[in-house]
Amino acid sequence: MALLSIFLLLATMVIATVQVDQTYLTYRFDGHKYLFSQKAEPFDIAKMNGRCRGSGGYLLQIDNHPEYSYILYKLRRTSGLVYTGITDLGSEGRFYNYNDKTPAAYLEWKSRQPDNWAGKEHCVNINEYGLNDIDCGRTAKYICEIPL
Ligand SMILES: [Ca+2]
Ligand SMILES: [Ca+2]
Repeated sequence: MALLSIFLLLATMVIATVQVDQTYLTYRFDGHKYLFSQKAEPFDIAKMNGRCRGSGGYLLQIDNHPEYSYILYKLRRTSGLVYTGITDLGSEGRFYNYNDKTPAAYLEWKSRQPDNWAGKEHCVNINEYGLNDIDCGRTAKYICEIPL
């Protein structure tokens, strides 16, 4: 009976691990691993950054043009809205990385953005047209970045 319990526990752990792996598509580039979430869900920047921290990283920070280009290239395989870890929460118009509060290093905005539409766009999404400020609570995917 004890053996069966241990077996069930292990089986549950294996299944849980597989499910976690299926949550993300994983890529490696320039000393970082990127986890692209595959299921849209209500975004909460603190919660999603916490998940990224649990994987040893943080919500996506974009440091330069090569990194930006790489993310865009990989986004071709991801549909829908995708959040970064860039925000201007509490500092309107001054965009910073949510995880460590450092200033956003590389901002390639989509044309006519950021516009802080209706005065409530304080998170940043990324697609093939560039970055856009958007409200923080949309149902969307996100990207974690993990230093290797
Ligand atoms: Ca804003
Ligand atoms: Ca906007």
